[in-house]
Amino acid sequence: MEEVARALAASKSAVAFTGAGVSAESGVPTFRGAGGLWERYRPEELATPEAFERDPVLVWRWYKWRQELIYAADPNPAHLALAELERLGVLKAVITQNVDGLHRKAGSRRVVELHGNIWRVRCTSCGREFPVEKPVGEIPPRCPICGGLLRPAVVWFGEPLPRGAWEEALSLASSADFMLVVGTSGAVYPAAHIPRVAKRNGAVIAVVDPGETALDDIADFKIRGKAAEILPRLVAEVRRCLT
Ligand code: BV8
Ligand code: ZN
Repeated sequence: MEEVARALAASKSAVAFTGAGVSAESGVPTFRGAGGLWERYRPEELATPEAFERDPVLVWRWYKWRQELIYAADPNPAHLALAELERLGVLKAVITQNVDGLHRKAGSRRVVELHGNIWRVRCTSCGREFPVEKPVGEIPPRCPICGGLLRPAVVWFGEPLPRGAWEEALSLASSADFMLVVGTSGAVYPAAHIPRVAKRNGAVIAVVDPGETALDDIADFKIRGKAAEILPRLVAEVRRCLT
């Protein structure tokens, strides 16, 4: 832990890369692993344009359930620690695969959402996008402008990532000298390329996760543990190094 904190405190352009594990202690279930979202459902059943085409009500029932979970969730000490690292001037940005918006809610300012955001919906007819403040009411929700079917503005399997977010993530990863990889299985592409781009460009990679991940092979440091326990301790160490 001290070694990681020293390297992090000495870094010039550190970036965090997060997945569902960073929101686990906020009560938002992860996708894979025990009790994960995918256990009860199958990704191909729900997070795909074909599933939405076939049964928009089923897909919206799943997303409304997740919106309700997330609406009731607070950022946990892991999210708060990353926001603190940004305030300390150590962390330049958080690149996240999560759609729950909890990094921003925790105070992180530069957040790159690779897979969209569950609090935005997009009209499948006129293409307009709208923010939603709380879980949708009637299912499926209709566009207030043209009456078309609204969908969650998230990236489904088989869909391209938002170009702006992808470009920004690539440029951050290319110029990072340290990447803190937290709570991701590293199973989903092209998002999982981002830490590999950082590694190729000489960044030190620290992985925080209680289990094994598909990114462990590029980890210079592996800290096994829960993000809400590890990250606050890491930030306290970094603060000690900075004084
Ligand atoms: C695309 C958004 C092409 C919606 C999501 C075969 C091989 C390789 C790739 C593919 C393949 N077949 C298909 C593909 C491509 C596919 C893909 O990667 N599939 C995988 C499953 C094999 N990718 C795509 O389809 C992407 N699009 O390729 O488009 C294209 C290109 C151009 C033009 C047209 C088309 C789109 C992928 C995005 C899919 N959307 N979600 C929603 O959220 O509903 S994916 C979903 O998985 C989430 O976004 C999630 O973030 C993401 C990754 O999961 P993780 O975040 O890592 O979460 P996970 O549960 O897996 O892991 C949790 C980790 O936390 C674990 O390690 C656990 O140990 C740890 N943990 C648990 N508790 C804690 C903890 N850590 C810390 N503290 C704790 N307390
Ligand atoms: Zn519309």
